[in-house]
Amino acid sequence: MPPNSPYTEILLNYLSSSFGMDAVDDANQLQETPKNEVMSFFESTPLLEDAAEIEKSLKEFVDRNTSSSGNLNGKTNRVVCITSGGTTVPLEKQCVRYIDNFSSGHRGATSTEYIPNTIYFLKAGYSVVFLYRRGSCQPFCSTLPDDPLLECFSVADDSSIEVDLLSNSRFSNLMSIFLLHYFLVDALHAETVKRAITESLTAVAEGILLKLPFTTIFEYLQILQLISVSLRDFGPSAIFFLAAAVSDFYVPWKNMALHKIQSASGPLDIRLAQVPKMLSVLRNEWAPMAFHISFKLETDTDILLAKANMALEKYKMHMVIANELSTRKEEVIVVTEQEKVTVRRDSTRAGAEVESPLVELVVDRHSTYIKKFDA
Ligand code: PAZ
Repeated sequence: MPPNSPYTEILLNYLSSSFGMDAVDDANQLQETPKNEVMSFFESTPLLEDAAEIEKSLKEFVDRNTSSSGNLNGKTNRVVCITSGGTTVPLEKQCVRYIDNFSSGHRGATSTEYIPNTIYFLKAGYSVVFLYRRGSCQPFCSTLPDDPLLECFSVADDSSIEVDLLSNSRFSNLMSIFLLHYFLVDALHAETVKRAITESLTAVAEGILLKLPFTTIFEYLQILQLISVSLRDFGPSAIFFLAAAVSDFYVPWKNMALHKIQSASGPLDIRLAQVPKMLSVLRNEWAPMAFHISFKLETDTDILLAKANMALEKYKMHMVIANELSTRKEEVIVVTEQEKVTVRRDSTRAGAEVESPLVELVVDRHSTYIKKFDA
């Protein structure tokens, strides 16, 4: 039998603690034809190419933020893992087509920031691991597309913006020069670009913001697992703020076509497997001490609260944030065992976002949660 992968080890631990050693024996026996959904998902998932690099940056982030001098805000070291944007489901191994969803990553990006007169996580003294969909909204700048773009800029002493194309080969072609020039000469964007560059780069350089990108459901779940295990030392001081829109269905790697699916064969029938509900694994095994917040999105308001309650009970979340597609930027409902609170955007203030009062409430409830462990 081949040696267990790191993911298998973690799952075997989970099975043994949740269901006893019989489950582990069963799971071990099932390795070649796994029946357990979770096991099956990880076993058939292509391993992350940059796992070692991600683990290294996570270790540096944790070391930086657990050392006594680490937290610049002078509070207990608190950390939040914010997931943001939608996961894709590839239809081919050499992927030409994929299933995607609507999520822009605005909620995750906005909740991260450090802005005066608002409460977002960096502002509230948290260090942030930002697990985001490539190309989705970024902290400090929801109008610019992605990290590599920001990395091409720096702000000079005279506060002019300098472009360093060689710093990123993705932008070292003429079209990119044109695009960068477009952003720079457009006065409307100039201030936003400046703020995005300085604040984002400063937060990353200070070690209080670690950004990790994903595209597929396979990458997302594996990186989430690496993050959650890395943040264990923070115990109850860690929050998981799971705003990403994660695919419910996927094509298992072992069933996936290698090459581009051909249209000559006629209409396409695809059978999608259910993505195992990893919230329980995250909550019970990967990060059992942390404060867990999941989101529930529905388009049918009649079922929204019932579904949020179900997630609260079934996955033992500390908080479920319910939102409806068309009103999600205006209001959300925070559901816990003790309360249901409707949080609204302050519509009297220009530019106010619902994320500010939401994060304020989350920080308050997290403080109460931490106190229980101090007692
Ligand atoms: O990313 P965004 O700002 O466009 O939308 C945020 C959201 C609706 C994806 C988030 O609030 C959410 O509900 N996430 C979980 C979705 C779900 O899987 O139910």
